[in-house]
Amino acid sequence: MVVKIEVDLLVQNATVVTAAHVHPAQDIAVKDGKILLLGQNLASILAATNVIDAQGAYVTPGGVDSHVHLDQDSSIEVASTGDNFETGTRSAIAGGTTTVICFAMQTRADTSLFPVVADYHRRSTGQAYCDYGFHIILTNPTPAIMTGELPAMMADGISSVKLYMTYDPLKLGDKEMLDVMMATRSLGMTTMVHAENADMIAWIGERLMEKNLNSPFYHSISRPQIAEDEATYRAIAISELVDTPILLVHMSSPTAVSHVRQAQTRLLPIHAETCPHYLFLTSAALRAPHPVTDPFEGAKHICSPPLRASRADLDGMWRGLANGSVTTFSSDHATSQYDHPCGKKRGLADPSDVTSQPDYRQVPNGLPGVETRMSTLWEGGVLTGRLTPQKFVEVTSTNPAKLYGLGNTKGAIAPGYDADLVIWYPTAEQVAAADGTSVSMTPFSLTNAHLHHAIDYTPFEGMRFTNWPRYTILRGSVIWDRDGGGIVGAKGDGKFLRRGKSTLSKPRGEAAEWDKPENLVA
Ligand code: DUC
Ligand code: ZN
Ligand code: ZN
Repeated sequence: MVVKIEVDLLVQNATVVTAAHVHPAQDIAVKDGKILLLGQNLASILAATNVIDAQGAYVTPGGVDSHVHLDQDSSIEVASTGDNFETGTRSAIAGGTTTVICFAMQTRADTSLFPVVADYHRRSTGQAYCDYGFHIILTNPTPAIMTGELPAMMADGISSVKLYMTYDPLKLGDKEMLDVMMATRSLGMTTMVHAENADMIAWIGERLMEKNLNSPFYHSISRPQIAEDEATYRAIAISELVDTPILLVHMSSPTAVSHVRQAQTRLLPIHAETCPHYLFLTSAALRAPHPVTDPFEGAKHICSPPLRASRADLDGMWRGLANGSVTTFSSDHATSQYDHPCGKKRGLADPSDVTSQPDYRQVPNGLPGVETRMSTLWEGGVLTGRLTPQKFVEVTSTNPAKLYGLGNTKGAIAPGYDADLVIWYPTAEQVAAADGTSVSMTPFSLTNAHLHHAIDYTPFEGMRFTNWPRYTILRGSVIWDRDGGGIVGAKGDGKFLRRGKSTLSKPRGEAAEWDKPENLVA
């Protein structure tokens, strides 16, 4: 008699996708939340408590969305009207994401990071449907914080910081960025940079206001690509001076990406991130779609950097993803209600009157997207042939996991990794190959009612989908079953992730002229 090994879950007949390979006809065995084994016909040697037939469909690692704002105040003065840890992570799992890395924001008035982090733990503990971690937004990087507190953050598993080059309440000067990067280099913290030239933006804004050009569309005019290009180049130069790896977040400009690519060809440790809205939407969306009934509606699409003007810009971003210049693909889920006086309508003189005087500068920046990130890239990238399934996995899970110090547990389908999986619907070809035992998903056009966030709109309204995550699995448990109850996981399933150093990026280790001992003698 064959004694079978007991496992918790067996996913059968999967087309397993990793960042390197596509393996058809695989079974995946899961025990104690981890992937135990991959192979064919595993039922002959294993007894499983739960079995899921993937019907030949693609199975990809659970998404790792490394740029998500949850329960974060939309500016220094105004409380968020956006998703919190409960609603944001609920939305994440319905879209195939099993890990989010969110932001704990230091305000200028915070002289210590410890209460800031404790506050975000309070906001998130017991609330999340998926696993989560924190980046720290550093806005007041005092010497005491850099020498006394960042090492403690690192030890507590918070291994990344975000720096802003724009927004008056948040931005750092070049000298401060140099100081921070010296500290993050020595600690091995991943350093994210929001690169836009603040003075260019303010200067254009003053001229627009003189002409009363203040409706939502002018937000995009006030933040031209050259503001992103210049700041990106400057951030790379600052990073090179102190040999500190950086990731440029939410890149929207192909010229800025070409700066990243040139740096990469010089073997500098420079990485780039882009987001769904920079691949699919143009700034035409900021013009009111219904000018008579709601001339302010373009505010739904205000984000920074802004949506770019031409399809050629979008094509440039797709090329950056396909050719490897862009390392990670995240949502930058940064939400505000549209129809709320402290949400997007904060940009109206009278939030109850859409015809009152607008001021785009008062509109909270950011778009919802945590639930649509995976499917938009699958649909617009993999199903059109623009990206291989392997590239999809690389940028949506493997690379973000490695870059942010989760590379040993998340972002791959391999023995020993967390059993975080997305099972898609079989494609038409996979249905045909399965000989009538499976069906494809019925295509649909997205409406906001399909989504699980707490926001009153989606920028992807009307987009047509022929596939979507059918099941999302977190550490071996099904938490999203699209045809069998939708959200089947529970608030509190997600746990805080203590992250380590990046395994994707490290300093080059070559001293700059200013740091060479022979140049430092009197
Ligand atoms: N920066 C972000 O990271 N997200 C939303 C808006 C912004 O400026
Ligand atoms: Zn930003
Ligand atoms: Zn963001």
